[in-house]
Amino acid sequence: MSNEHDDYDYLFKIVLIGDSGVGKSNILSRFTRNEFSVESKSTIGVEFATRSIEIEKKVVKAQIWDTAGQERYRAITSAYYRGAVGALLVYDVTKKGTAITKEIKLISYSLETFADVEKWLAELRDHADSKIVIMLTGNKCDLQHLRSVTTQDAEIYAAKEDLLFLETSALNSVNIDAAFQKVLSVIHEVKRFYGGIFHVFIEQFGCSVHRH
Ligand SMILES: Nc1nc2c(ncn2[C@@H]2O[C@H](COP(=O)(O)OP(=O)(O)OP(=O)(O)O)[C@@H](O)[C@H]2O)c(=O)[nH]1
Ligand SMILES: [Mg+2]
Repeated sequence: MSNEHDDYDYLFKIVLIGDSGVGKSNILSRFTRNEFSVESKSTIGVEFATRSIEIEKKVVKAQIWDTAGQERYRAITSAYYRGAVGALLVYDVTKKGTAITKEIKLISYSLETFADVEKWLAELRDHADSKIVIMLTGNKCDLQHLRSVTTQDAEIYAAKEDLLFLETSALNSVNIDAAFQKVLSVIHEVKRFYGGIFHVFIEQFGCSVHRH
């Protein structure tokens, strides 16, 4: 069914992934309905919602899929990733468990790696298209006093893995639109250059920067 409000030039499927409780469903509700729930329940199965935005005079409709971080509630993996061209890989900046657990050495910089994020990244690389655009998303950046993952560590990790990176707050609407806008713009660019030599210019910003 389509109507005049549903006209779009491109439809891009974006998936949300990350551990249970990191805020995936609230990121989705903030972006698509401008809503936030303090006591949201764990997602069971799959939900999706859409929102259209304009990029370079084209209407781009984002169809955003959200599933449970908890294994037992998760949807069938291959169906979830099928056709996805973008992903927000979400962790909680207050919980090292959702991001970081083991140590590596990186250019004489001692950094604990993002073990849980790594697990999700491996799943993405196993099941999703190799050209999928991934944004590492450090959510709950409003909780500065409880922060345990630094912006700098995440920047280094994102650069190493070639991921876009932003810190967000679904609670305070920080960088939520910017995160989707950026992923959708890069997808749009990748589509235009698809088949040619293309290098995604990686820009990474911490919580305090609101850029579109
Ligand atoms: N302070 C703060 N709390 C948040 C933020 N985003 C989500 N939360 C809270 O974190 C809890 C979990 O959020 P959800 O959006 O349900 O997390 P989820 O990743 O969808 O979890 P699953 O569905 O179990 O995978 C809720 O109590 C939210 O209110 C945020 O940006 N800041
Ligand atoms: Mg959820």
